[in-house]
Amino acid sequence: MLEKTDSVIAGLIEKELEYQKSTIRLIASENYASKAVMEATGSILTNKYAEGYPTKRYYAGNRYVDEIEILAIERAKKLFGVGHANMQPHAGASANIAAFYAFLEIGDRFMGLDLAHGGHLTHGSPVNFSGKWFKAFSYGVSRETEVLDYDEIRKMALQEKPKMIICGYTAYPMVIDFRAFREICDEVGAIMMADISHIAGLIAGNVYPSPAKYADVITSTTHKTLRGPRSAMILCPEENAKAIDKAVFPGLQGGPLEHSIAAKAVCFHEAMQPEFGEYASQVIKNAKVLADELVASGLRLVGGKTETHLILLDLTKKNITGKDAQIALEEAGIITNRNTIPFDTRSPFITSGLRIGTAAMTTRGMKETDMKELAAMIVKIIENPADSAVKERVSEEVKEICRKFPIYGE
Ligand code: DSN
Repeated sequence: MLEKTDSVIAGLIEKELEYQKSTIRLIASENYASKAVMEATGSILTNKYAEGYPTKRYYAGNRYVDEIEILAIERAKKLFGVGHANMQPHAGASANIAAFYAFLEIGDRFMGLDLAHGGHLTHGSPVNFSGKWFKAFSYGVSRETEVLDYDEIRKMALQEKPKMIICGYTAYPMVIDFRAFREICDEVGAIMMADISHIAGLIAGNVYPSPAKYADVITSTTHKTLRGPRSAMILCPEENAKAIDKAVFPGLQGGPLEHSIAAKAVCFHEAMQPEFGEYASQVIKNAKVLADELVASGLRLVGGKTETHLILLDLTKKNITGKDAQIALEEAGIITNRNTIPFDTRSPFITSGLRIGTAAMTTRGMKETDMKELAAMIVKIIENPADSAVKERVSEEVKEICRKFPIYGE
């Protein structure tokens, strides 16, 4: 049908499909949603207005939509072990805005990890609402170890007296001590907000600790390691349900995207299956092997290793910027993203780092031995970014691997 109505868009989607099939995807925040998730996303639910919450809507005709949203909520509560779940945020940034809206007033003080150290834009960057409308205090990782120093975070909290402290990051390869954050928050009387966007699938698969029993509010996207639709959610204990729900609607949003909420319900159902635990475990195993191989080949990792799905390469000593490494890898068919590293001397547009994640290629079926091949290809490109013969040879290997690990069974 799309082909008939709009052959231009249909053609571009077809090209994108071929592109996704024939390239290696290592962007740490990407994954391949299942066909079932995509079917729900593309469903007739897009036709329905449902402002409000299940059984308390401002429009008629929501009998099935209510059932769907209630199912999504109940599945999320069960999967993540929380008292309340809000399924309506459209994206990670909107979920984070809602958490601010629920607990802070304009101008209030809060703490989050510095963007250059792995925090997200919405965790206090000066170019974002969080840094413009609130008083942000950014903590960093230790210069020596490149991991979080909880004593330093505590000291900053005691000094700055934030009303909220955010943990959970965008480019931090280690396990977070959520209990330590709870203790710091209790000591200074701060709200503890955990943004688990990157690690939600690892938590759901029981291979990464959950903040559920510590955090006052948990925000997350649903499309990264969790492998659901491009969307988000907010989880919290029952006592914060009202504040969160009011913040999302009517505070910030109008009609919820029920097609996306249905797809989230499907994603949670998938994540409850034993195979998802195996998947999450394989994501981390793959990342660890990839990290070890890169280190063995002479590359430096921020923090020296990974404990998650993501690896942050420090290219400072390699005579190549993050941007140029990203471009050279893309030319060979390997899709990554440049990323600032802690204490980076280059701008966020150029960077000295490259972020790599294993969630998507693990969905395609790659295992530890395949990671060794991948590492060798990445190293070849980073060592010879301008050598077109090397890039040509690697792109042939990429095509071979993509044939071996098809997406959607094709
Ligand atoms: N853009 C996401 C990421 O790549 O980590 C965070 O929002």
